[in-house]
Amino acid sequence: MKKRLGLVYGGKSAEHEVSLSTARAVTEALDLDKYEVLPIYITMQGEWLKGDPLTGPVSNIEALRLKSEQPKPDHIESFLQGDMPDVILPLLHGTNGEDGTVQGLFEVLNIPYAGNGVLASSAGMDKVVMKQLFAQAGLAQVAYVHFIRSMWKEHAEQLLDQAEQELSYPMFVKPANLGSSVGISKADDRESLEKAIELALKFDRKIIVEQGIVAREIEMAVLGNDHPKVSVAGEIRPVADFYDYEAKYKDQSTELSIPAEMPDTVAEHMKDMAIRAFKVLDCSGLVRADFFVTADDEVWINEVNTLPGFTPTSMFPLLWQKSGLTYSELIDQLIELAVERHTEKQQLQYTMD
Ligand code: G1L
Repeated sequence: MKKRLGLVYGGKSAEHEVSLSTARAVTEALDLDKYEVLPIYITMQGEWLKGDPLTGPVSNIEALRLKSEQPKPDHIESFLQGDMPDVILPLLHGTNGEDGTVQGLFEVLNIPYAGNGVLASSAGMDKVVMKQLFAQAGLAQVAYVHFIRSMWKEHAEQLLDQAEQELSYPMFVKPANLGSSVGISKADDRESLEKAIELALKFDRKIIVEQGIVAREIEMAVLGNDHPKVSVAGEIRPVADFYDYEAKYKDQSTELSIPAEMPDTVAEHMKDMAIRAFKVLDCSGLVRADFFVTADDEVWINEVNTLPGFTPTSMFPLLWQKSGLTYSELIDQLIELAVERHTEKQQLQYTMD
């Protein structure tokens, strides 16, 4: 029997197109003798549309952009009545995609889904909550301050003083609850700090100001449920001579080097930190752990990403490839892990009798 695999992609998000390209790459990698692939497209307007099962890989993302009147109009309400996939691959970014809300929908439907559950997804979406959990797990991280909009409205000068007392320039100002890089800026003095805060507050009511440091950016991929495995390390290097924040986030002029060069002892220390981060957030399936490593090999955890970039040329799949797992094998494993977690959960008792 083929497994019925629901691919959920698109979404009311700035990353809609990224999601479509990811879904296309995934369809190309899936063994259609093993899976019946059911495309489930969420439009930019938030409408859920179901397509016919795929008969082959999708060569063009346009074929995935289902139309209401076209192949088979269907909405989430009727989707609930039968025709259920055996397992879901949620390829969605940002609000409703990786913040735990869509994961909650799959929990209610009682369908296994790949990747992190509700708690890890939502905790990982809030940079402040994530850092508080990291601190709890004793993970080294850069200094930061955080506050909500109303505090800023009432005590802006005190908050600027606090940031300047606890941190030094440059600082990075970020909305606490965003998956992407919108609203993020660098501050080199009090004036630019104030501007950066005003900007970040347009995107979120909660913001974080982080200490900027001179360090390499190194990432590791974690895969598993209760006994997660860690990949080799990968480094993100700006191609320009100097480190330019704009270049990194706007033009993506970076290159990856895998495996990243570092002493074995440092790599082992980072693997241990990646596992501790995975566990303290109660992750399942996968996570990409992002670190700063200074010239004297001091390691700081920056953040974890519960739904990392997932095309064959993204860091997460590349790290596994270098660790001996192909893109197709990686997807198979994530599906197996989803089913494993769901099966374990089915055995839980919900009442006292
Ligand atoms: F396979 C998983 F674990 F379910 C999975 C799902 C989605 C891994 C990675 C992603 N990533 C994304 O969906 C994306 C945020 C790159 C798409 Cl926009």
